[in-house]
Amino acid sequence: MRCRKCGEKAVINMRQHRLSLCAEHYLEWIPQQVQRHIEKYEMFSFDDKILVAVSGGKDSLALWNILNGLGYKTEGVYIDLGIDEGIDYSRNSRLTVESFAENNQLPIHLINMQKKHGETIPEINQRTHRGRRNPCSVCGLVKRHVLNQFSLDGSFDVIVTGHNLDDEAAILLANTLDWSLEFLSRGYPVLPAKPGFTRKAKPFCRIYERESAAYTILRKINFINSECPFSIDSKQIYYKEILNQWEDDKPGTKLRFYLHYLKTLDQGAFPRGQENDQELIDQQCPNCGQPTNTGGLCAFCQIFEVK
Ligand code: Q46
Ligand code: ZN
Ligand code: ZN
Repeated sequence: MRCRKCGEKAVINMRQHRLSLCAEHYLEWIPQQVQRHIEKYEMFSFDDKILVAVSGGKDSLALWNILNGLGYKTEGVYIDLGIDEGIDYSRNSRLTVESFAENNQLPIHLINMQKKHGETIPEINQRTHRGRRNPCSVCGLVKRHVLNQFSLDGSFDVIVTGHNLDDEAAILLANTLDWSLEFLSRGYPVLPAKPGFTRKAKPFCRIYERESAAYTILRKINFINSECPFSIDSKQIYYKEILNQWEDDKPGTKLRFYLHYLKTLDQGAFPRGQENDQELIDQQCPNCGQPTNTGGLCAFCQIFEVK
């Protein structure tokens, strides 16, 4: 297998793009693709102040590395969820993020749930659901709120996350099987800013997980390989496995599925939404000031009110 650009030995064959590349050309190609998608979906500009949500995993660190290399103004933020029982998941991911930021001389902000809100995610889950439910729903809600608040306080123009094509296609498959129109309306790779909500963007939305993994390995980026222990029951992993089987049989299936969905969004099949804007949000949470449609405390503040 030879590199299509220079004829040297290829390190990756991307059947979905009918493209094989050597290490040098692959490391050039990925940032070019990301830049193309940032422009195509009008995610952000070189003047914007960008907050990169990093977890210590390969996707968010590869994304931060690429955005920085392209010349964007970025700062990283890491939320220490306190998921440490048994495997020190949060501790190890925090150390990975800190050393990445230090090695690349990039600013990183650390938010510790235990210190800032008095409880870790497993503790909140134990108190609110007696640990009977997987903590992912409470964790997702907390992360969205904390990130949004941090970006508002720091006047960031956009929050970016490392969601890749495999993530997006798996979520899309799950939401399509449920005909969840509310979620289907929020799948565009950019969610515009609204009063009280910072713009959100996913610059890796068309990058396969395998492509992002190859980038981190070739760039020698140290990332945390272990998954959050709670992701084991995740429905998303199940849908990813199914999509991988289809992709093996018919290369390009995930990309086609996702791109056709974006086309239907462009054609107005579903209204494109910002999180929580299914109702007009004209009320503010009396505790934190973030928008809410509950008429009282927002969902985040309600978690802490029931203490
Ligand atoms: S960190 Fe949180 Fe994930 Fe762990 S508890 Fe679930 S949502 S799996 S991305
Ligand atoms: Zn080459
Ligand atoms: Zn609130």
